[in-house]
Amino acid sequence: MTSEVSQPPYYITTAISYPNGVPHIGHAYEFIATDAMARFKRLDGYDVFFLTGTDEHGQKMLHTAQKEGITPLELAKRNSDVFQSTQDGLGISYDRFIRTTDADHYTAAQAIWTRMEEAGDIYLDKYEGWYSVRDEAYYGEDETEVREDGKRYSIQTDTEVTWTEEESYFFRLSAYQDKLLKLYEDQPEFAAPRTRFNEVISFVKHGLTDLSISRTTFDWGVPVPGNPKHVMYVWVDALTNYLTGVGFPDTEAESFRKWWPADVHVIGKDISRFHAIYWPAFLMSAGLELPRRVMIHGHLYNQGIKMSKSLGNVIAPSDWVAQYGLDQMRFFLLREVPFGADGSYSHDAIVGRMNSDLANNLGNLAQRSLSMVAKNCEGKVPQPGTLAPEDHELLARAERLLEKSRTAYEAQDFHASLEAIWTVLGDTNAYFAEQAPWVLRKTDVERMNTVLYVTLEVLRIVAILVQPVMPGSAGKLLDVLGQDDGGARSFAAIGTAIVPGTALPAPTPIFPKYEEPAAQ
Ligand code: ME8
Repeated sequence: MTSEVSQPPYYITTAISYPNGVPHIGHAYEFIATDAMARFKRLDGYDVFFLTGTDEHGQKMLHTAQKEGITPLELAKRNSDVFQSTQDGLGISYDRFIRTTDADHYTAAQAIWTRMEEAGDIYLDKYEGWYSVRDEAYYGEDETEVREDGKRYSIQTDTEVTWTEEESYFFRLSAYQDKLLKLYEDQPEFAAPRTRFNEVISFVKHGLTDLSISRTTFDWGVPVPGNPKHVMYVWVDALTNYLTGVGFPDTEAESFRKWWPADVHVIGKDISRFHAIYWPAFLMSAGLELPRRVMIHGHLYNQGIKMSKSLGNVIAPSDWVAQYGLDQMRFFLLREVPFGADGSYSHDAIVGRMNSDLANNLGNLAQRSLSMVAKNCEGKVPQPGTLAPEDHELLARAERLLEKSRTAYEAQDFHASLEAIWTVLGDTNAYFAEQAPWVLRKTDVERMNTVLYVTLEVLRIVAILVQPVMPGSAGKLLDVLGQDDGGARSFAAIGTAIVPGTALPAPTPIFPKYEEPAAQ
């Protein structure tokens, strides 16, 4: 019967990364957050499609490849593989890893171009202006300044700009100002958080100029249909990946009909204009539905300082996994920083979370209660006696976590879900200490059984709900709670209490304390 129950579709994407370098912790942050969202929806009964990948065209890729004496495709392949294996190492549950050099993506990019052209929104003209290779963007004179070294820079992004003139196709972005403002008004959740959305809105209110969308000075890109002297501006091609991933240009394909429009594009704050202005304008022009939401996360800083190769403070995600453990790192990133805000990390902050939230509040509670069950209840979930008001109260608080987490995840507020869960864990630790089942063992065995039962039940709910963030550890916790890897782990199972008499395996510690390596 279950196969006939239709699961609502849910389509989620990350930004596609530039493979002109290798992934850093900022990329990992976006992958992990998006993965937690995808896993949450799967556990909540949705049919999820999760797209991620690499953005391989453009002048920046070409320049890096030239410097290394290899072709841009060789560079793209080499680093794209590193991105993909990094994602695998981070437990990212993507359904497709797209590369913009994939053949079907060329077809999709050319098809959206043709649609925009047929709508009368593309025309040929000449472009001149201050161009930044790093940003692949032109800037107005007033957005640049000459610095001490005599070179001109973009004020906003600190990248060098040079005067460039070329024949170019333009997209009539100016024609979309009112339509975009109407979209923002009609759909106040189109982009979030509000502060970043407001920046986008005020940018659009200041007026939009037409956008140069092709280049003739290099050929590393998707050729413009009908005029292969031009390649598409990399952002036209890059944004279209979200359509390619679900089968565009075959708009009748089952996957396209099922998953488009995307439910959420997860991106960082530096690329909000591309996603909340250009992208909906392109889609309106092409006569396609718009994504429901653009979630803009903040950036991560190393103890408040921007990561940069020259400072030597760029962290490879795999180094963190090796040092702290995968789930510990996933937990830290999502618990520490409210998702829309900028965040900072440090060794001490990570160790603090590992030792207090994970090892103490969760790991220790599980270990203490499960060891008592192993010793005093024949290794089976005990049969509770009549529940006292404090038992009901605690269980009710744990049950409310599902709704709280749904509300939090709907807004990509992962941190609020984890905070609520750890508040209940704090309450449960206080309950455990107050009820003192190790004393009850000698005075009132039935009450001891009740207290242990209530504690295991809270742990079960918590373990189910933290699976999106810590899939491996939550799975181990569910193992030692005797919850099968199947229906018992889905959110639908939260309402079915742990069954007295369930045999439990010998408990094993799941969240070790972080020990500083001994000085050499
Ligand atoms: O922008 N902290 O690729 P990208 C958090 N190819 N997130 C960060 C970060 C940091 N320190 N640094 C970067 C691109 N990011 C384009 C996207 S989408 C159609 C094309 C985020 O490799 C950044 O905000 O430079 C972006 O969302 C993602 O990593 C990829 O960045």
